[in-house]
Amino acid sequence: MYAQLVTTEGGTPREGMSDQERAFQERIDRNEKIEPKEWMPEGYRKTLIRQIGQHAHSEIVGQLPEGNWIGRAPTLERKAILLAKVQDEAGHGLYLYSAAETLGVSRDELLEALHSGKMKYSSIFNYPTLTWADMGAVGWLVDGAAIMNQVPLQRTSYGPYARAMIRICKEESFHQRQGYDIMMKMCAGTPEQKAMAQDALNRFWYPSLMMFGPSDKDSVHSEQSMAWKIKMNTNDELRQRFVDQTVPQAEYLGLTVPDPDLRWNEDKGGYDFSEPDWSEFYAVIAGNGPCNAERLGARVKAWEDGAWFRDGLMAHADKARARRVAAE
Ligand code: FAQ
Repeated sequence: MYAQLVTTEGGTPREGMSDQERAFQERIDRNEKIEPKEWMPEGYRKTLIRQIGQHAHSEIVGQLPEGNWIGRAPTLERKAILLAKVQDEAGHGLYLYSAAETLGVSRDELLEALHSGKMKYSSIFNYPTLTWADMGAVGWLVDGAAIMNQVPLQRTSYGPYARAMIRICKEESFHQRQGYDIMMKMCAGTPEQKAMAQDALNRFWYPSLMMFGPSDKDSVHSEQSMAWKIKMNTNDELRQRFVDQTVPQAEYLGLTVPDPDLRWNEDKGGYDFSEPDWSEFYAVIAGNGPCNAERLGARVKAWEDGAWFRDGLMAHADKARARRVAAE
């Protein structure tokens, strides 16, 4: 579908665009925000629905691995912090579903696409959270990767998405900090606690690198999405920034990044590092990761368990409407 779209090169409109498409691209190139009721190419609208919807689903599914630990947090304070973080993820999902709804798709349609497997959510949430140290690793690495990807999206071309990202990024910063704080505590604890922290880093390192998507040569959507400023950076650019930011943080903790080929490269001013196993990434996004069935099963069950509540709301709305009509 996307291949049929007329694309741009470096933001310069290409031959073959209609006047309307050219005017739209010029607005994007001038960094004007596009607002819901304005004309936009169908491909722009569909790409946004895909990306924002997938992002919203990630927030909601992303509640599950951490929700798993709320009842087992080691102190009352840790429990309150984790609870607040998981509630924040629900809020992020709601801002993002609302942003997607401004593009003419309903929340029910988006959820139906998630539940039937037509829409994706982030690969990272298909990995299990086995120990308390995983709560540290998720906050530090997963939220850290999410922020690296989302800070540039505050400047994305679609107004409702950009505005949602501003608030989300503020909250994600707190999430990342709380994760690193857990890691600091574990690393300053007993040898067993430090070993748990190392084990969590070992298991979450490569899945976190995968969050940025396939390498640029295999990314399907990057070129067009960047021309439309739906994406502001390539997947590899952001992955590199993440590695450069995170390696010194691991060193400060006294932990070892599980990559024997990790080296500082003076010439490029960044680290050289090993690529994730992309066959694992494609298996996970095709539904065959360690927890895909469990995660989707939990979301479908939550939807079915909530049917009585949605029915009640609709019945109330119908009655209220009937009363209004009778009174008119
Ligand atoms: N997982 O052509 P590209 C969070 C798919 S929020 C699954 O490069 P694109 C907060 C991609 O959809 C995390 N699928 O794609 C939190 C496409 O397949 P399709 C979510 C992936 O869209 C923290 C195919 O591969 N953040 O964590 C992934 O240009 C802690 C080809 O890839 C966002 O969604 C993946 N990792 O670039 C919550 C940010 N990567 O759709 C709880 C917004 C790629 O054609 C706890 N999204 N695919 O069938 C984006 O920036 C982009 O969508 C990318 C992917 C960069 C993720």
